[in-house]
Amino acid sequence: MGSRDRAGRFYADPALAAFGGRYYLYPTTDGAEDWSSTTFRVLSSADLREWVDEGQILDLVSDVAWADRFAWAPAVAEKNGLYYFYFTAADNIGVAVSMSPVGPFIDSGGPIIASGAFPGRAIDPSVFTDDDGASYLVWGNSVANVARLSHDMLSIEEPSVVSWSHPTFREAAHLHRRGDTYYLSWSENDTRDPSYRVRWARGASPFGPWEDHGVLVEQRPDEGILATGHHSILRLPGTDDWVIAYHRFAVPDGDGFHREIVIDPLRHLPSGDLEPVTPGRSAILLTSDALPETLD
Ligand code: FUB
Repeated sequence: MGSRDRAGRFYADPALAAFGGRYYLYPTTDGAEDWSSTTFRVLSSADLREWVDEGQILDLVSDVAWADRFAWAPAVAEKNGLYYFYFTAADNIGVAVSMSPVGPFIDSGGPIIASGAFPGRAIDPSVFTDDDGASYLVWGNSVANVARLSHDMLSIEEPSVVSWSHPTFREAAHLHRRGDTYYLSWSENDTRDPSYRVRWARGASPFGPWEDHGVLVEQRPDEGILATGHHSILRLPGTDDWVIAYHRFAVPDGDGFHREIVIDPLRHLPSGDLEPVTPGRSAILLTSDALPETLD
């Protein structure tokens, strides 16, 4: 394995999923000024603690014809045995398909959400699949958009788009459901600012209306934990146990371009409210022998 294909220590924007008895993390590859990575990797784990680098799954330069910069903030979904990888590329959102969660993923040929087509920036996709099997794409920066995905997962049903603004909404909108309650969570402030953090709201449908319930995860400067945001939420299969994956400035010496991923428990209270998360001290453990990356 050449140095250009090695995993690095810095990852952000974690999309956490469970497929076939294993956990998968689809992050932004971090560690470069202005988030200038052009490739995506996937990590896998049996226990959410120790993670193995499964390698590169998409390279904008060689695998995508319509954008070659700013590989950010992916999401993933499985439907009918196929895996759909949604990704940001130069302020557009694309989708690529694979028969395996670790790829290779084949780009669908054009953006599913083109830059400027809907309010806000076309970045930060996430996917929610409801109990009835209908899937939704959520995305945006400054405005959050929710749309139903088509049955083939490769386009949205445009008339279904609902746009949502809130004074605190910056980016990284994420939907989940427990019982009859839908939860929208998102990041506020700037990922380069220690105050970057996750908020949440309750609603009665994937489209809201949303009732803001305040902060879910935020910095703990006393512990050196800063800029806790851009998360995803996962119910562990077969349980009512939930976890939240998010990034923070790497400890020590991180910043908005050198971020690392943490996974913490997420508790739903008897009222249905979310209990504020106490940020864990440890980032995920990468056991790949390719670590750490060296610039040689
Ligand atoms: O990682 C690049 C960008 O930083 C993401 O798109 C934002 O959500 C922020 O985390």
